[in-house]
Amino acid sequence: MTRRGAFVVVEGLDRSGKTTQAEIMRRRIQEGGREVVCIKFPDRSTPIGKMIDSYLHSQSDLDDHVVHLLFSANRWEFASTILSYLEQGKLVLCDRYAFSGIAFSVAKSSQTPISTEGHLESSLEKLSPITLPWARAPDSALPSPDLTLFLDISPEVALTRGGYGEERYEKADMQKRVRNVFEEIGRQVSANAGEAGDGRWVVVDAGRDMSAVTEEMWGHVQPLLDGVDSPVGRLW
Ligand code: T5A
Ligand code: NA
Repeated sequence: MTRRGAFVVVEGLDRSGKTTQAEIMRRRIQEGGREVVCIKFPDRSTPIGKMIDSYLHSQSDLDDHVVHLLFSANRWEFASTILSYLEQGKLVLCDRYAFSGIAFSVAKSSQTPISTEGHLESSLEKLSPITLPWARAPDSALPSPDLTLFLDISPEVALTRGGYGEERYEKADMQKRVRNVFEEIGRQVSANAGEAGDGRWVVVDAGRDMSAVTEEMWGHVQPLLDGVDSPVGRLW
């Protein structure tokens, strides 16, 4: 029986180098003669993706719950595509996934509300903060990665990298909260990983130079190049 492809997710704070590293990884896998497909969330090309893009550029305002559900819906738009690539034996390399969805929404919700003297927005926020269990729910049953590489970087180092600060969430205090939620998610994922190490969450120090980060990531991806025997799992 032919093996299915592996599902590898690259996660991390803004400007941790996810897209750069995913592209280096894609080239390396291809040069080795293996089939690889890169996908990225949010995928801004669909109608839902365009709504997300407009929100991220602060061109539209949406309730936090709505935004969360849009990011999740955007992943569901590609769920069957991911499964079919994996069935074709291709390695799927995914730049951000459900973990970003949870981390950013929960971090945003834990922000100290600005005093607006009882304005409707602030009382709504108090009534319905986005909790971790609430945030996890819409992504439940999506294809589950065989490996998640979390590119860890301090918000201070991220700040020194190109392009930081252009989008809605690219503020140091927000990034600190995001990093804390990611840590909690990492603990939960690790607790549920299989005995053979499937579904692992690996923290990679992304504050180093590019080639050091690439080599460490490669060490984790290499064992998955020949595919995976077990069926694709589902998120929580
Ligand atoms: N979001 C996302 C949610 O709120 N919910 C969700 O469900 C999802 C999926 C956009 C926002 O959406 C949020 C999270 C985000 O705030 P995005 O489209 O992935 O998400 O964001 P991008 O702006 O495309 O990418 P990032 O900001 O996350 O950057 P990357 O991909 O981590 O970093 P990269 O590779 O573009 O590199 C940034 C810069 O650093 C340099 C690169 O050359 C580049 O200039 N660099 C390094 N410099 C020094 N040393 C290294 N090791 C370096 N690696 C890269
Ligand atoms: Na990116």
